[in-house]
Amino acid sequence: AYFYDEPSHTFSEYLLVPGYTGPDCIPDNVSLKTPLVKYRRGEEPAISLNIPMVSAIMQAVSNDKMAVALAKEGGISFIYGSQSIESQAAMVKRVKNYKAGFVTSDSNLSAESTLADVLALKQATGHSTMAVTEGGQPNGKLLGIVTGRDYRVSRMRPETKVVDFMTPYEKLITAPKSVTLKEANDIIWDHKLNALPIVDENQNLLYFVFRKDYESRKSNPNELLDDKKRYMVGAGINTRDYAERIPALVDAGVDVLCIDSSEGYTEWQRQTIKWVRDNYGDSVKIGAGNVVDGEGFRFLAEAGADFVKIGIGGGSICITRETKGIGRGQATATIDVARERDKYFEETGIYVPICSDGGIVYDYHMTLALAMGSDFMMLGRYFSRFDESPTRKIMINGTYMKEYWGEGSARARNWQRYDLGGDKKLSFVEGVDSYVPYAGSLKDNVALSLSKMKHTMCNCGALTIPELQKKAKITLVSATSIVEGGAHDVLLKESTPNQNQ
Ligand code: MZP
Repeated sequence: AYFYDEPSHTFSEYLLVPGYTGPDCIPDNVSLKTPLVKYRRGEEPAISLNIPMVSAIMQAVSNDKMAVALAKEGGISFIYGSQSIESQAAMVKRVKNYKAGFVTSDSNLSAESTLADVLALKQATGHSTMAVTEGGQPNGKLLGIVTGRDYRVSRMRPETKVVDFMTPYEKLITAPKSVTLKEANDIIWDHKLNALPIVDENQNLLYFVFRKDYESRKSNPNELLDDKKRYMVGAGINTRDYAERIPALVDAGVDVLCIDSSEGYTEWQRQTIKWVRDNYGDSVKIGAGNVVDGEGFRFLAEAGADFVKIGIGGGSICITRETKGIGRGQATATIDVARERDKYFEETGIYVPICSDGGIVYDYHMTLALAMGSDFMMLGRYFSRFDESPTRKIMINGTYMKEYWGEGSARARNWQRYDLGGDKKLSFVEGVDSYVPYAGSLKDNVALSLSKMKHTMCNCGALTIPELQKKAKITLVSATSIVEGGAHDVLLKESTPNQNQ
């Protein structure tokens, strides 16, 4: 057997030591742009993220709603693969058909819907703005708009008061009576309008289309759009049904795939990547993993992976280490893989981004992961706490919780992620079903996390992620000094809200 000289460590065992902070080194000047897929020296990656965060390939985390919310902030979601090919492709399609800040058509609403119907649907879907179209079709004639603010069904008629509200708009856009939702959305986008009155040839108001959050969106330069109107989205795949699943996802417009497995150093992953290259060349981007050492990284890089994911057993809901005794401390794994990634780059001129997946508990863990060489991070628990995750919000002992379960739990039954074959009856769980404290909206939480990340980077004298990786000074800490890092030797007056968890 091979014995490693050092024990493996995780993020909580490290700290960053500040470097010189120059006068221009302020959070506003920090760029968190980072490559998502491999590129050659001197070239630009085909896809970059504007923030180094992607959401985990999990039922409890990444559906179409999460994907839109995260893309708005500059990251990307990988829609979970432990569902039928049809429903996964439909989720991808919904993200691609979603127009930023635009009204959505909902097939459950029609011209006959009552306010109660709308409220029930709003509750069930969490959509803030809905359009009522004929037949509920995206291309159906637009009949009315329901806004998030007060959920009024505003079926516009020329005599409605809304006309007064419209008057600040100098020009009313004349549209034919048969304007469709799609056309209305295009007009909104092209004219950068906050709201669009649609009138008939006599300037009588027919419809009024809102973009409620236009102003705030305009101020977010991070938004991850691949052409000018559509959000980017990823999807998880497995090494079994890829010949059927990948074409369906590609048809749906997926931007990037990732082989979702607890153990990526396998022939099955090599074959899956080869199948993609044989059938699509480099036009389909595919990440692979997970691995925890340089050897595993090199295997997947040589197999042609567009990025490589790191982490076995560190996920908050993961019991793989207890069940099978495999894994490695997440920080050590990240450091080891990053070294090999740099070596591979030196040798081949090809930079293969790496992603630290799982085990991020505090926001500073993200900054540490980046400093240790990670290009971006995949997070499950973090995103599961937000309004946008697909799970139920439940009140437990006076506190709101969200459900969060592992892909290897009996609830998800994503055996393809773990199974190496054999009798199905002998499948065993590697994950748990749990609750996490509800934390509010993705937008607010991500903004706070990024603010901390940028501040820390400035403390290290870095304005970009590559600069952080070059300049960071990282120290292991003793168990005693970890105690010193929290509030100690004082009696806390009241429980301070923990913004990290
Ligand atoms: P975390 O962000 O919750 O700590 O970890 C999320 C990661 O845990 C996922 O991206 C995935 O790699 C891993 N995962 C998902 N399900 C399981 C499981 O059931 C798991 N064991 O380990």
